[in-house]
Amino acid sequence: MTIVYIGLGSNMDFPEQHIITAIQSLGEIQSTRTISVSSLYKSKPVGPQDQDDYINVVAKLETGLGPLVLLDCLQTIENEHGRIRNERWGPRTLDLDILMFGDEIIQNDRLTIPHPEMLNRSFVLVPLAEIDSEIVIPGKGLVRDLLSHLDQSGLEIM
Ligand code: ROI
Repeated sequence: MTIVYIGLGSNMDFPEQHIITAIQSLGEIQSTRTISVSSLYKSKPVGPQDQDDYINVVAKLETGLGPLVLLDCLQTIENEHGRIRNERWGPRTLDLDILMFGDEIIQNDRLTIPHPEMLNRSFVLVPLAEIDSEIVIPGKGLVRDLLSHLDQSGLEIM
């Protein structure tokens, strides 16, 4: 079994609802159980500002699946939420990212783990630290230390 952290984000069509049902769907993935879920956070958009605020959450799961099978399951859930893969940095009904997969470093055409942008994003690191402040991001360091360098304005707990 492997401990994995998933980042959830939504900023369209009642984002809270997408996030809550997506958390339920994560718990229904085969060979996988939910260990903990952070608070819901409201965050200012990173990237283009002409879009609505996001709701962001991080979930900690334990899975017997491999990373690519887990990715398939997450993409199925995104599609069920009407996710259309359109513009980069644009608004989204539901985004599910594998942030970490155990202590593995993975680099292939479908996955880069640890998630390359997570170090710069308080909407990922703050909920992650809420779940596990002692966690080490493989190859990058302790979440608590990484967080101390980040601007945390624009993020509020709901
Ligand atoms: N901004 C915030 N605040 N939260 C997100 O989940 C998010 N996701 C994205 C981009 C467009 C980069 N901006 C975001 O994909």
